[in-house]
Amino acid sequence: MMALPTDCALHHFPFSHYNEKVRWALDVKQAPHRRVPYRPGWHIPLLRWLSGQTQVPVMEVDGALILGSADIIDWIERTWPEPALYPSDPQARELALAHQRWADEAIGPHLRRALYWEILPDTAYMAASFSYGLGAPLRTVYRVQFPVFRWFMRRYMNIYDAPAERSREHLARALDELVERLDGRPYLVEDRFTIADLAVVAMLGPVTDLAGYVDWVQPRSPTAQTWFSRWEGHPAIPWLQRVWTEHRRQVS
Ligand SMILES: N[C@@H](CCC(=O)N[C@@H](CS)C(=O)NCC(=O)O)C(=O)O
Repeated sequence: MMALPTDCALHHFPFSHYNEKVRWALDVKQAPHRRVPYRPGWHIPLLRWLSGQTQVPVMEVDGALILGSADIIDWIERTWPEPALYPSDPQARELALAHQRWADEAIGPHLRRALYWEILPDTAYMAASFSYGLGAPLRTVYRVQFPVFRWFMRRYMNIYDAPAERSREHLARALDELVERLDGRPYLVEDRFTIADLAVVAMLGPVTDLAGYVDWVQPRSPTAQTWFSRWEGHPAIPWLQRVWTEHRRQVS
């Protein structure tokens, strides 16, 4: 085991699948850490100052920074080896990490674009979700500023009709491919829960209503209901729900 850190801070967006991947890994390991939440839009100057770039998750370990969810999880796995998220067999480990790369690269950005295209128009719901946990005055400031943030998000992530339609198609193919990758087995690698399942469920999870994922703001927007109804009935959904219930709910 590597030396345990004295201070470990996860800089994160509460409302984000890449960040949920890291939170889940930390919770599996019961790793002592603090969480520093950021609000989309307000995060830009703060994260630039902290890390010279604007993406989260960022892990700060005794003053040193680790950027990107896969590298952070790699560090978590080396620091707290048990319970193991990586298979010990080298080939199985490579396969598990390849599933994670697939989730990060072929699913993450498409899900984000397609989901935001659907839910960004509801200003009240989006502003309430992104500013969740702040006091009333800051939430009001956030809501007033939100139309500007939305305009910026659309440009930054290319959240327009045609790209969103293509991203929905990518997502539908990814769900089909997940069913093929599972081929009727309960887990993606080695018939036990590994980083492969954690990454795929965290990254694909927002297609379905996973209890406790991003459901703090109630009542939920009709736009979110429309989003969920797009994927309802897909044969991958019961697997996402089962892995979430059995492996995430227990450690959160
Ligand atoms: N490859 C990165 C992607 C992280 C990412 O895309 N983070 C988004 C949130 S989902 C972000 O921080 N966006 C804000 C920005 O880019 O300014 C990882 O795996 O951590």
